[in-house]
Amino acid sequence: MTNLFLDACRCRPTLRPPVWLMRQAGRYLPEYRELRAKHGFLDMCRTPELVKEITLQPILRFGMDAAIIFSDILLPLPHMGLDLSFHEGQGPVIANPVDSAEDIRALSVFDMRKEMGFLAESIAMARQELDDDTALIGFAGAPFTLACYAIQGRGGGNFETVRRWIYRHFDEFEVLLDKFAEMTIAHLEMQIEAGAQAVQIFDTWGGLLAPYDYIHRVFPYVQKILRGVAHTGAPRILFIKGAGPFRFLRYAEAEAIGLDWTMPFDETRGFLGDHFAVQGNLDPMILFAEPEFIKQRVLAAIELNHDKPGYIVNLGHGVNKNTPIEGVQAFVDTVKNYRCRTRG
Ligand code: 1CP
Repeated sequence: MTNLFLDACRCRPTLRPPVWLMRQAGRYLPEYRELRAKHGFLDMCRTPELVKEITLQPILRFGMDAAIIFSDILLPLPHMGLDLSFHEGQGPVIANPVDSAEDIRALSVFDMRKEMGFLAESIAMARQELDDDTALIGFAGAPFTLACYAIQGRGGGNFETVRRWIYRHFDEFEVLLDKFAEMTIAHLEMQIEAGAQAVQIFDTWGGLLAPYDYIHRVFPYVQKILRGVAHTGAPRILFIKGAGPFRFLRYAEAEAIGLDWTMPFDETRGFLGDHFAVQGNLDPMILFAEPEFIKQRVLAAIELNHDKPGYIVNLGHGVNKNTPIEGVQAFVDTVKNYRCRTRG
């Protein structure tokens, strides 16, 4: 079986680069909003039939080369004892954020397959409906990004509360990261076993930290997860938003690195070396432009990478919820109509 996305993850030459978009399933889609009007977000995430349907929505409409399972990075937290809810217009809220060493010790180590079996079931159902040309991606939050919500209890404010807390509690911080890393290995292993063919780790807030702190205190736990799932053989994509200054990414035990729009391809590939695939890096806001403008930007990104295998066209962060459908259509169509001149 050949699959453009999986081939690109492994730096194998492809006739055109594959395309998918972070947050491609979600609020910018009218068919998602229609379902969302009838169900709570967490209820949807925990109902395999709905997860399957939402995962397939962008594929049926646009035909991306990979689907990402509809879920959320915060979904395991309630099983550890954190009281998670989602409020309209406010995002996630954790009613009992962690503060003390005791709070962190009290976080449960739970049986992933027993308690989050709904996710495995959803993945198996989605995989069954997708054809072989469309890969299915599983995902998880990186320990630091999970810790941001666990400590601050909500998003926002550049997580100043979190940064203030960690510099006063470095030892506890590492215990927390390690607990999240252990949990995440089980989370990803379960997804791969159920049918996810690649996994992405989202460290959305990693770039808020000084490179020194990230490499010494945080990166070892990211690496622990990457190593922990190596035995599965599924390609591992690491996305750390704001990682432009993180030269140590070249040591990541991953197949692909996700770039945000502040990370240029040439410079990033320069310090990463040739053995990584790269994914990204277009500003999600370009999708608000005219289709012709989007097309030119996508073609420019492809041209910048066309002589090197291992390029996955994507945005530098998730699709914004107000994005016009036509923007996503132009983005995906441009890639699907492209043919590498040198690989005909
Ligand atoms: O009200 C709604 O309908 C919920 C909106 C929503 C959706 C569609 C949330 C709440 N999560 C999701 C799905 C989701 N989240 C996916 C799967 C679908 C896909 O990508 O197509 C994924 C991969 C995520 C990952 C996620 N959740 C991240 C990391 C990536 C990123 O975009 O930064 C983070 C930080 C979250 C937390 C979260 N969940 C939901 C929101 C609004 C947020 C962000 C809150 C914040 O900005 O602090």
